[in-house]
Amino acid sequence: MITELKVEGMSCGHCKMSVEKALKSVRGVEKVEVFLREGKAVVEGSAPADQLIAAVQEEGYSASVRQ
Ligand SMILES: [Cu+2]
Repeated sequence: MITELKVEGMSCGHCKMSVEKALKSVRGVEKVEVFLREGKAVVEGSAPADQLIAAVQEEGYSASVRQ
């Protein structure tokens, strides 16, 4: 399963790494790719979207599922 998230608030490579790390820490996540300029994260695995969003929010960024 692939989930695409819109991530708002990332401004530099450090933000990108924080978001990547947060998403990778969610149970069921197999692969994470974060695109800083696009404000996007692509997550592969079985983790539910609400848990992915919560993990990103805990780092101080806002996230929603990209439609
Ligand atoms: Cu930053």
